[in-house]
Amino acid sequence: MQNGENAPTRFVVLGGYLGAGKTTLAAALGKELRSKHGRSVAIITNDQGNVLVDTEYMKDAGFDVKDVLGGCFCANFGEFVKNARTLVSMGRPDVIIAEPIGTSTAILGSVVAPLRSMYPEEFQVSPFFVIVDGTRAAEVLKKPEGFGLGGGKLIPSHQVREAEYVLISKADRLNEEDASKAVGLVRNEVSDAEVIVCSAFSRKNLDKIIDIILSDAVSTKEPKEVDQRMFAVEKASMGWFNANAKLVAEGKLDINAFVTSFMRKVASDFPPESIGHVKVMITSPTASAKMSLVEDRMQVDGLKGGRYFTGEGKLVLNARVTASPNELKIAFEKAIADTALETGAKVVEMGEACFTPKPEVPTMFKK
Ligand SMILES: Nc1nc2c(ncn2[C@@H]2O[C@H](COP(=O)(O)OP(=O)(O)O)[C@@H](O)[C@H]2O)c(=O)[nH]1
Ligand SMILES: [Mg+2]
Repeated sequence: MQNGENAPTRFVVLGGYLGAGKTTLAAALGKELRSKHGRSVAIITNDQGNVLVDTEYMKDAGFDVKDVLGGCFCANFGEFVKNARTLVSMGRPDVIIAEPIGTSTAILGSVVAPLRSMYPEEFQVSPFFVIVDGTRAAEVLKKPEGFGLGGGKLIPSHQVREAEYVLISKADRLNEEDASKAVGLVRNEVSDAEVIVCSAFSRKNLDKIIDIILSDAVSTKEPKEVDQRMFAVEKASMGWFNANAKLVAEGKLDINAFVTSFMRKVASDFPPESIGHVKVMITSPTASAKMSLVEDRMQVDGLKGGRYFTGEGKLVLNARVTASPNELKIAFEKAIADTALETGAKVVEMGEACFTPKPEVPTMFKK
């Protein structure tokens, strides 16, 4: 990594499937770069929707954040570069970490490769990292069989094949055997990538990843042309529900009780295998809480400033679930209303959207 006024900004892209641990790892790496290495870090997040939990979470962690909304980086390359430039002019960060949507399938060819070839004076692009959830490696890397009726996915294994480094996440929940199985499964998919088993929670091997980020190693892998239509069915099977609202506490609102009770309702409304990733975050001037649900695993990811607030807060919800947009709308509206009633909160000025994203056309494709 070069230093100096006009040196290019180090650029790190962290890809990987829904719920793999991209945001958590980006925050952990960012904090460590800041506290141990004195480097400033800015973040670019990306998703369908107008208000993103990932963006709120990163802002709450004290990073400069810009988001690309309404579609993948790969289909909004111009806006992606504009955001990166804005971050540079805002705070001259040493490192920018970008997290694409969990279902994106054209990141090496449509983001990493064009960024490194078109803007070498502005950005020095590190090798492309793809995160695989170590606790779900066998399941997410399982391919559809027959007519796809037995489950299985194409997107996660394709993402892994694009990687220059595969990061097997959540090692704190893996024993040695699980970890080596996950490594084997990843190696079956990709032979020209390094594999690192890591954990944002236990900090296992974060130093190795930081070493790569702080080095001068650059992305060189050539993208392979893939017919993006092969992912269309998988992408279309998932519905998106996003909401954001003002949350008014009737007395003292227990935000931990709010997010937990809300997630329990969601978890009982949908079968675990249909839950791609549901994220909910409450922020207020005094306290914040974020909670995630991936399949049947529920986790409070951040509780800051205590668990209560009075007055007004902000509620943000992003959900990706295999169900029709209308089913999502009915279930989520009811879960929000019931939770508010139970915990003594009023939900006002709610903006919401539910949809199945249209197939995306990458802005550019480099052979
Ligand atoms: N046990 C464990 N859980 C993790 C770790 N990193 C992330 N998670 C959890 O995995 C879920 C999804 O994480 P997130 O970073 O939002 O995933 P993303 O969708 O890839 O950005 C959250 O509940 C996180 O708390 C880790 O290192 N260990
Ligand atoms: Mg994320």
